[in-house]
Amino acid sequence: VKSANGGVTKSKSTIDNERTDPLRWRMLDDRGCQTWHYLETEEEVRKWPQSTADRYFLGLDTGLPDLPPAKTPLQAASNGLEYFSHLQLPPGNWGCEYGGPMFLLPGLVITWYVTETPIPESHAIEIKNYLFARQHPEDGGWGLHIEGDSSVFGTVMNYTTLRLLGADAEDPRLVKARETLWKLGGAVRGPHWAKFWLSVLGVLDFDIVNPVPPELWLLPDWVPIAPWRWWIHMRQVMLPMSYIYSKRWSYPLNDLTRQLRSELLTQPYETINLDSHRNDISPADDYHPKTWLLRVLFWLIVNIWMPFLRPASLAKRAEEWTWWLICAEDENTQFSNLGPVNGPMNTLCCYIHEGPDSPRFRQHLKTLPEFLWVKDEGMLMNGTNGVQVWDTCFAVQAIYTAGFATDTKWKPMLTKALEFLEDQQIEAECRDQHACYRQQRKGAWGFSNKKQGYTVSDCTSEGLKCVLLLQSTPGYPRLVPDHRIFSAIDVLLTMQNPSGGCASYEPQRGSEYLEYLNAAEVFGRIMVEYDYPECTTAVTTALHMFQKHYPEYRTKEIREFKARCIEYIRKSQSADGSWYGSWGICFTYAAMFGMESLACAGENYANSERVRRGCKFLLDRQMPDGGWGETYRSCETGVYHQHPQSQVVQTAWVVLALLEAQFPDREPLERACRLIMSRQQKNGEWKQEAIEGVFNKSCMISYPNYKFIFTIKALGLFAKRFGDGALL
Ligand code: LAN
Repeated sequence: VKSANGGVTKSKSTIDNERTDPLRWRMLDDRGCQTWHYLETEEEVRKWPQSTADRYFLGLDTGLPDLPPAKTPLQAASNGLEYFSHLQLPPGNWGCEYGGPMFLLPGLVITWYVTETPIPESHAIEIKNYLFARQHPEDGGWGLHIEGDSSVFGTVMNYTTLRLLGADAEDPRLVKARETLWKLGGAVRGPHWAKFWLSVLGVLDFDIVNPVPPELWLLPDWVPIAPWRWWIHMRQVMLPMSYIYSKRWSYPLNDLTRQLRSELLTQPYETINLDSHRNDISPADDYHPKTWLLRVLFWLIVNIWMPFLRPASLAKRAEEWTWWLICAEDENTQFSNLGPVNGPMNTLCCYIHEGPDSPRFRQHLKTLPEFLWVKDEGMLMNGTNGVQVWDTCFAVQAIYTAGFATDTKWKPMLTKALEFLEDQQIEAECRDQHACYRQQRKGAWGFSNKKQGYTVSDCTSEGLKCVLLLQSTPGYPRLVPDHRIFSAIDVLLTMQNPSGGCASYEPQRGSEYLEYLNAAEVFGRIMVEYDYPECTTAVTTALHMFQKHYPEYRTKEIREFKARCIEYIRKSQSADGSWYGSWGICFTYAAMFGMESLACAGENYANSERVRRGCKFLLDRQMPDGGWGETYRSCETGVYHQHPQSQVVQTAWVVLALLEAQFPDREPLERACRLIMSRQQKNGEWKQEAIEGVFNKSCMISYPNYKFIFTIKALGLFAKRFGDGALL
């Protein structure tokens, strides 16, 4: 049993030090709050049986039977749904791992360590297993995300995490990782966030961290660079970071962190001029190099502002105000926080401000596990506290589109899903909405759950569409009354940018020039909200559907809003017919949305040159096996990158795009459907292929349920359009 600083608390007999017993893991889904539990005693195991979904997530045999072989697309969709239905969770939602980013666990583990929070041995073991499973076999490093090339950020952070969890420096896997890290230049060449976390840990020092002055939060609202104008993820990360930076809070040096200094650096710590490495970054990490303007600003802040000009009283006021905002964020999200980066950081702020016995700090410790997920490879940290609402919405619409909603067999399942969505609609505005710069949210849906409570334009749209679809189908209860449907519309109508497009959480609040101040280096397009074809389409189609059901409500505004959306969609199409996707990889994903918007405006292959151009772009890229496959390099570069293998998910997106376009020729679509069907397993399952999602241009993220959702939808819609003849 190790103690204190990040001490791993050892349990009894069920762990053999290398792995835990997979038969003892259970996922609890309490109204959309998902947590994993490791059962220590036989009695607990007896009382809480493992579900099929648990077994599926853990990569164990689900025991689900082989189904009658599918000959037609609808039979394949039905088999797929048969399998997928077993993954529905008790509150009615679907869930899954939401991994991909490789910089999240380190923030959590460092926070646990520096706050001397005991880490259950089951967690420590499975986190180590996950990190080892995701280590690149060739060079022993880690990248920004699971499929990315090794970088300083990935390698230094995950190496450190393994060491904090007790991995031995002489473990050959760590020796190899160290060699790669050294080749890349060591910890001093890491990006801002790596330098920040290592300074918190006490391995580095805040002299090497580019400044994050909390005074920025005191700027009046009219100032063009005031933080309230930034993209919400950036400002909510910058908030606790600036508090910690201002305090220059570091964990006291101990044997382990002293040792880490020698492991992570290529020269003795004492001989390094930390300040000279503030802007030193390895090319492998430098996706968005800092502008000269930002470097000058940093120089002025470090050399003039902080030492000579910054009055202590101002620093104090800034710290007090950031602390107030941190508390507001905690309370408004019931400690879930916006995401997996500010979650641990806010936790640390509470610890610094109020100490280890602080009720806030304790509440954070209880809530942080909602970010964790267990799978066959081990334990990882999700990109959000789950995908509950989002995946459930897409699942419902796929099942509906395929024509299964009226089938009595699936009614109970869809009714459960509707109950879940009803339960997860946000009821009220948050406390001090305007003081903490929150967007209107009453009536909205978020991406994960109501507790987290952030409206997202497309999540609200998809939620609303599901409610409208199911509640207008005979045999489904009317759970969401009209006034709540109207509230959702009211939220959506706040979401449009002047361009006509819609962004993610809020309309754009600042100039795109703010990107000059992007200090994170590893991500692109993060400083403000942007227009997204995906979000814009979701909002337009939701408004469109709403108007069919409620032609009287805010009629003129909705009509004008939709018209501006469509204009934006038209303008955002490139000359080659494509749209760039920001949340899925990449052009294939965005094509599905672009075409859907145009269809909503009455444009199709027969009457629109745009649609024909869009179809041509896709058809030119169909692979010889009938599928489509695009790599994440498309997202990084903005140019279509062919994947060596076709991907079922991207193939399904393209099928949906072409069907929305009313592309008349059956042949390419039939070949695509045949490919999707040929990849289906005998029990109806589709296996995981390449990663599906992306954010901030450079970081990929997994959407494992997409291989069920979009295949079912594509096959179902194909059958509707072209008939359900045998394809295999
Ligand atoms: C998400 C996940 C969902 C996604 C969609 C709904 C798909 C999109 O259409 C709108 C944007 C949104 C809500 C989105 C924004 C950025 C998130 C939250 C993520 C990609 C999941 C993880 C990511 C978050 C920023 C990760 C933490 C990293 C930082 C750089 C703070």
